Amino acid sequence: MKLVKDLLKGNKVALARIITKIENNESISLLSKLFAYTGKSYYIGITGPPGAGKSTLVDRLVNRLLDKKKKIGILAVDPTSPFSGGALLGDRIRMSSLATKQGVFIRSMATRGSLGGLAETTKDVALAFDAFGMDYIVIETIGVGQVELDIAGICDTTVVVLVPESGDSIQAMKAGLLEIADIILVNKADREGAERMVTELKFMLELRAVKKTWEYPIISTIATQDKGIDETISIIESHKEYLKQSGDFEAKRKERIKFRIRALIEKRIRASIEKMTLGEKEFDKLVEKVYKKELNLYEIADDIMKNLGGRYGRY
Ligand SMILES: Nc1nc2c(ncn2[C@@H]2O[C@H](COP(=O)(O)OP(=O)(O)O)[C@@H](O)[C@H]2O)c(=O)[nH]1
Ligand SMILES: [Mg+2]
Repeated sequence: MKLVKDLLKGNKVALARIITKIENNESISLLSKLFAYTGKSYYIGITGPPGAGKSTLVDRLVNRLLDKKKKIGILAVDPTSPFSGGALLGDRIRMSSLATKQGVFIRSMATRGSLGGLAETTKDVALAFDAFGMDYIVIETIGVGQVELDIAGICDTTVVVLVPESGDSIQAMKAGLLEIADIILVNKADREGAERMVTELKFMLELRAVKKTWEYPIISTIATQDKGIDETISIIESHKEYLKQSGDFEAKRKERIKFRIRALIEKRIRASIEKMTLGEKEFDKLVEKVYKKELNLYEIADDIMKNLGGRYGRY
């Protein structure tokens, strides 16, 4: 397929077109072709409440990585419609220093109300970045709901961004953010209360139920003044090293594969059930027979499961 070949050659227009197809759900065969070329990118998740400075941080972090001649794909996911239009515009402005640079490709995704499939679409778009040959894929999400946590689940290193505001650390804990964090940034450290928050977070981490062997660091940053950016990059690199040494890198990726296979199977089964039931006169006939007790409800369900994907003409 020409589009796939062009993408593999590093053509950004082809990449953009493939992403659009993924978003429009016309892409199973494309993805299947791209799959062989994936697995080389390193996935970094940046998550946290709206306004914490995630986009500003992404802009700074990615600029540093570009200085090191890396290729980076950025995905900004915003499921909080109806305001997403505004938030995404904000992301554009915050990341404007990147817009014209060579080694970077930015894509924003919003859902305008429906959350269905967002997590899966995000993972597929990341796959296209991966096949394109990105060294890093940076995914910005708002860390508030299950969808975002699910997206964070595909990242090798998850960075949680918080700000020194009263209650923010408690909220983060409630939302499950402290459990998924590999690194915590207390951004806007130019504001009052940053030091107190670092202490508070350290205390909370002591209380966590599941102790991890990676003792993850809490770093104070001021994204707007470029403070703490180099340190963040070097901690991400240390985490990457740790994952590789400990075997967690491989284990996490295998876990992800398992999860994705399950999700794909579920999607197919749901589709075949819909195909089978929707507008089927035969299905009505079957219902009629069960109603008259000529057929057994449970046996039919078993039988259909066995034949899923086949034909159901015999009823
Ligand atoms: N004072 C201060 N403001 C910041 C800092 N980092 C980001 N901001 C500002 O916070 C606002 C929200 O930033 P943004 O990156 O869009 O947050 P996001 O919603 O988490 O992506 C913007 O006006 C930024 O300029 C910081 O370290 N200190
Ligand atoms: Mg943002």
